[in-house]
Amino acid sequence: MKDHPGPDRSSSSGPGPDRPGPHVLVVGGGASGVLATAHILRSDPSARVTLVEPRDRIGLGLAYSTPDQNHLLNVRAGNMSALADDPRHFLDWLAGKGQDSSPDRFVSRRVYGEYLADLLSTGRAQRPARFRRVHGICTGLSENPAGIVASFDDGTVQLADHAILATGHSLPRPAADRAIQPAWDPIPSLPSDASVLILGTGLTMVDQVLSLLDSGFEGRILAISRRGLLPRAHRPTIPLRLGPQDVPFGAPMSALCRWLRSLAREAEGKGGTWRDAMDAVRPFVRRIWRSLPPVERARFLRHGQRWWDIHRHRMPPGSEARLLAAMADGQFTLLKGDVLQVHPAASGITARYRPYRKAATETLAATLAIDARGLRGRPTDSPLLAQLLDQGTARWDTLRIGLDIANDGSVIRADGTASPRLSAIGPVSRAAFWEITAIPDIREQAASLARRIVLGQVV
Ligand SMILES: Cc1cc2nc3c(=O)[nH]c(=O)nc-3n(CC(O)[C@H](O)[C@H](O)COP(=O)(O)OP(=O)(O)OC[C@H]3O[C@@H](n4cnc5c(N)ncnc54)[C@H](O)[C@@H]3O)c2cc1C
Repeated sequence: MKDHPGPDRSSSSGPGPDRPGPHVLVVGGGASGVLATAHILRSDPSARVTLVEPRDRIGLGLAYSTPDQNHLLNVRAGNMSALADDPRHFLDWLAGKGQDSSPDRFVSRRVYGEYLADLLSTGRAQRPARFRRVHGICTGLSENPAGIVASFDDGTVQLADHAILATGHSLPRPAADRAIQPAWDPIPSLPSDASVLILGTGLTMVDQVLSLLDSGFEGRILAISRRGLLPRAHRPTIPLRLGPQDVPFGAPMSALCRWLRSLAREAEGKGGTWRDAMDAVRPFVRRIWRSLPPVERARFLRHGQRWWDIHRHRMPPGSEARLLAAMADGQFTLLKGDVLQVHPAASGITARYRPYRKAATETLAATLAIDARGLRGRPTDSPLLAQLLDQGTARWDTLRIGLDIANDGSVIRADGTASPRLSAIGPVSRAAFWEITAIPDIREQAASLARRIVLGQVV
């Protein structure tokens, strides 16, 4: 395990005038881990953070490690500050780098990754006694009366006062025969008469189509999902103001849908679009999700999730324009159907699929199949989370979407008690909060975790 300079002064002592502040171990150095670290270091000058990450660069994780300039953020730059109490932080960083800092821009994810990596290269993170980066994998966590003990892949262990799981998205295991290439792998160079089948029609598919077009690929691109729904595009917005008193927390899904439609009509009546209603609801989504009983959450997952995703996670207008142009000239086609099997074939792959609302299946041939069906991994695909579930340090949520997490971010143990030493942030806490994958949501969670863990405030 490579280690950045700085003494290892693990201790279990809490903050106090004569004692060092809490020592927090952050597991995972993607966006969530970096946001958690930054908020902790800013909250308490005596706090110490050890951040564990196997990738060479911190901050990039899955979303921001793409080298492709045309893979854009799907949130405007003005709402991408990493810091909850400094909304202009990202715009100021862009300006400092001599880049266009207009708040309505959709910046490339690669540039955003540089911003996140920079976040811990200044201020308190530069003091080795405050921040230490461990280049490795955390293989185990166990609580004892003195603190929480982390084991690493090189066999060493470390004691901390608190640990935060920021292990992010669990990627699905690739197919054994590699007939379908994961969307996260680079696209191989293809002959100009090749054809590509993309499974999935969401934002990851949009990235793949843009990468193919940028590479000069002139062959046919087919994208397939059950209903062939494309993410909607961003448009200018007219903010709609909502307060907690306006939100029907705990109402059944049917009533929530009616409420959302009436908000969209209200927005349109004021000269805006349904987007203004979606944006107004966004700050309350985590509370709405927590107020739903499991049966209503399950109803949303069955009937509402896809519709929610295409309206909530929108693509930049420039990406939409390129996609529609490729569609208009016949290079890009959307198909509706369920892919049942993909087999390797002499000239690439063959896929058997059932067209939407048809009984008979059909077959497609392509040179390459790409899996862009999103992040369908299970928590147990992460050996660390599997171990926590196995030893009872964590438990599944009722619907078995992921870990059961308390409202304040604490991990709930198998016996139903909330751990005072282990918390979760970002997508790893998705089962509990649902909308906890985008930066505007994660930075709020990071700020409240820092207040609770470091300053001991009830959140
Ligand atoms: C393709 C894509 C595009 C997105 N675009 C946007 C956008 O435009 N705007 C927006 O707001 N949000 C966007 N998001 C959402 C978003 O910002 C991510 O969800 C966010 O990056 C989550 O970061 P993370 O650190 O939790 O997870 P990850 O990026 O998955 O990082 C987790 C890290 O933990 C490490 N790790 C895992 N297990 C261990 C272990 N046992 N020990 C040590 N380290 C470990 C991994 O190596 C990894 O680096 C996008 C997401 C994706 C996938």
